[in-house]
Amino acid sequence: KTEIKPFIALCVTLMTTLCMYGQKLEQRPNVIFIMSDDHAEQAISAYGHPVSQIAPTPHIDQIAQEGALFVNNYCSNSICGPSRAAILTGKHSHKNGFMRNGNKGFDGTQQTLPKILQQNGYETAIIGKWHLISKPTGFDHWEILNDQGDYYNPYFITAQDTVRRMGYVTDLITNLTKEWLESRDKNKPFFLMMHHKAPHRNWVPAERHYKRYENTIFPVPETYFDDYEGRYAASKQEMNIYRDMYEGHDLKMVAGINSDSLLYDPWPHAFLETMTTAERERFFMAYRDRNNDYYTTERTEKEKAIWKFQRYMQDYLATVKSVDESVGEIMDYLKNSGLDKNTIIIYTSDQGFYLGEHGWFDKRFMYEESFGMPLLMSYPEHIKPGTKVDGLTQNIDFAPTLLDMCHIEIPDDMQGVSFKKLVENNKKPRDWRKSLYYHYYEFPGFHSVRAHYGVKMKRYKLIHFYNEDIWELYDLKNDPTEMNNIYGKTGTKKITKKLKNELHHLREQYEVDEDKHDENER
Ligand code: SGN
Ligand code: CA
Repeated sequence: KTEIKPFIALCVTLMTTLCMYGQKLEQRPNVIFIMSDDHAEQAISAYGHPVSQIAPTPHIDQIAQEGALFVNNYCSNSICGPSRAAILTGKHSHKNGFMRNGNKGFDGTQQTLPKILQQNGYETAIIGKWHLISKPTGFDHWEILNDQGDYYNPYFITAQDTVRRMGYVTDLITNLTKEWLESRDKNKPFFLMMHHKAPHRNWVPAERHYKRYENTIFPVPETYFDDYEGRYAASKQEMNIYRDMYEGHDLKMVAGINSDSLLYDPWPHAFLETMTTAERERFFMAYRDRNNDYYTTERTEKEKAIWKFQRYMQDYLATVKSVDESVGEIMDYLKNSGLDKNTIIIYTSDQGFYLGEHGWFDKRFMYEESFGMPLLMSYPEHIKPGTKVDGLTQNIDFAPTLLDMCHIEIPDDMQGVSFKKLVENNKKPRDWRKSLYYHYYEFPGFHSVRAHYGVKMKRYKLIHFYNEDIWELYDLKNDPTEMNNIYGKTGTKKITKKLKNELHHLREQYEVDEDKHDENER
């Protein structure tokens, strides 16, 4: 009799453990990770910037209404491939080896978020832009755009073949996503990355949106005619809307009145070539009146620069419109299939983008618009509707956070940290990070942005353009648009010392090797 008691106790413990394990398995959430390309916070209405209030994104906003909006989320290296590699690995560029959009592919043999999820019973898929050169690993299914992908009738690559699909890229990606959701193994939780090409350069809208914003006047940023005083690297960039945008390729400007031939296209008719003849005809017709108006009205240089800004905004936000529709369609699918209750939805972009601030388009700089990265996240019952997360978070945190939320152990070598507590309890743990590390490498390169690293704290930001050994310091409270470099100015000694110290610690913590900046990629 006395021996049977411990046996029963053991059985009870075993059964409880099994039950808990079963419950845990059952509770494992699905994850839909939606990422667009170059979608600025300024163009997501949930963030409240003026441009987005004229061209709102109701479906994307809904994620924040039902869940959380991150107002201090940043990338680690503001450029496509590197940001994607940081998301996959939870590591800064110098650790995952993908430092710039370059010739060398992402090392897919290393540990990644999809691989770990797959090993833990998840079915994994990626559909859309990949842009990491080597073939995806860790995915049960992948169907990726060829390189940057085309807006019209793009090629998709799978493990088996390359297929050209007829249609508009954003709609195609949405449909392929829904098809995969239908055909997946329904006994497994899933991790799905839906990666849009839009609103990447050269901002070609879907036909139904060609004219959506044709009469909309967007507010010109205060800093549009920035003279870059006191900011050497900013004065050397090549990303001015009025100076560096291609008038044909980017601005869809033609050679003259009633003309169909683009004024200047560096890659002759690259985007027009993938359109059918009928599509091309409709494209030209859609822009003809506005282009004619440009050529029949006299304009000063300043007015021309503003005209270009308006054309850029009209196209950029028209491509965003399709992305927003896509998010709406996916959310509807989840609701109609009942999947919404147990699915984490994330919306983000690989980095921020300039919508005319400092006169610019593109990204790369550690200034707020491109360093910042939109992040919206919902998970019913776990994230309270309307949550605002203001703690400093970064793309290297995505992988550890998702593992944490899926009850999977976070590997020690991931450099990001889980922000599950921040978003689920909406409480910042006392020891939450007080600073962020950033490093951009791609120079020389498109848009001529000098390499730099830096540190951001809540109020101040310190940037080092290390090849030129030029420092910049900003007080974001008094100078949110970062026009006034106060490095070396009277009264900044103490704060500079503090930031330099912090930068030093971060570089130590992340094991940055001073002499090996570019070694991994050559
Ligand atoms: C292309 C664009 C650049 C852009 C890079 C990187 N030129 O080269 O403007 O900075 O991609 O973008 S384009 O005329 O070909 O569109 S990224 O998002 O892939 O990093
Ligand atoms: Ca990008």
